[in-house]
Amino acid sequence: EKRIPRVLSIQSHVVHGFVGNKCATFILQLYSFEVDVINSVHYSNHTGYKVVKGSRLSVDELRAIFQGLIANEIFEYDYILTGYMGSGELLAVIAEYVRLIKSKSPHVKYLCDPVIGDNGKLYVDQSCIEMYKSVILPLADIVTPNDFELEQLVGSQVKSNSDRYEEQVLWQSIQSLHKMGPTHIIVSSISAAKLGGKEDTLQMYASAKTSNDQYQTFRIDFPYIRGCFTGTGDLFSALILAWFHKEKNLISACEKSISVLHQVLLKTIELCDSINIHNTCGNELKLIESKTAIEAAETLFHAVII
Ligand code: PLP
Ligand code: PXL
Repeated sequence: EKRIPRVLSIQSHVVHGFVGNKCATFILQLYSFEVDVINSVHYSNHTGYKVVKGSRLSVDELRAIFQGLIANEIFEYDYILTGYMGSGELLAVIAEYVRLIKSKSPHVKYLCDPVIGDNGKLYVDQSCIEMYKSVILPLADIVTPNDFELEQLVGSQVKSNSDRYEEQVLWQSIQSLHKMGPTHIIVSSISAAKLGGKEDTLQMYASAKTSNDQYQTFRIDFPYIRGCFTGTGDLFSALILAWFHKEKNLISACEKSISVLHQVLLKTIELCDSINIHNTCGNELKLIESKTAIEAAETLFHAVII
């Protein structure tokens, strides 16, 4: 028989809505993964609402959870997935235990979404940046930064002047990030307009190390859907993990993942209260309603090899 792959997912929990673990757990279980869930925060809702209540996981609580799993000899995984963590000290503890899991099972793949911020704004403590660079990236196999996170991690400007990006500089930044550890890098959605392309198009840039100094690099263009969505990054990283496992190849994992994400956003718009669509409040991903499309996972967009 085939053993079910087991994922350790460390992300946010929200009581209402679908970001972080609430999103990743549904996706991964739907695709027949076992998911062990550690919640980095336990909030009423995502931070786009006018009020957010709840608590963050402390370093001691995180250590206690890991110790419990170790004591029962149930600390064995095929994949590790991390997202929003918020503080550098949690990241340091995670690095310690990822190292331990990997030393026991070298086949383990670690997908890290290095959540730092977006559009020039930090949404985590400054200490996270240094921790990602020094202890997390050397352990990560797959990373999914946005363009701002890429810039923060490699410490250079992806943007050459004002709002325009140079594609050449973007590839150089991706190369620099490879040198910090990860063999697979995906920058999920840059506006094509920033690279001299069309307003209504988003572009994914990705690179997979194939041998010592060889990289397979590619781009996927897909339509920009106007609207304010929360949790798309978390949805994307869960999809990548699932499809990377099934397809064993970054190109088709990216094609499948962005195609499913697109269909979830279409369903979200279709079913959304029209008053809410330009508003973060109450505009949650319609994940359950997208179940059939997630399972069918038709490839809509194709990669261009670069
Ligand atoms: N993909 C599509 C098709 C989108 O429309 C958007 C946001 O508008 C995103 C991705 C955003 O993804 P991320 O949260 O990874 O920046
Ligand atoms: O990645 C989305 C996300 C995750 N976790 C928390 C959030 C958000 C988005 O607002 O508030 C706690």
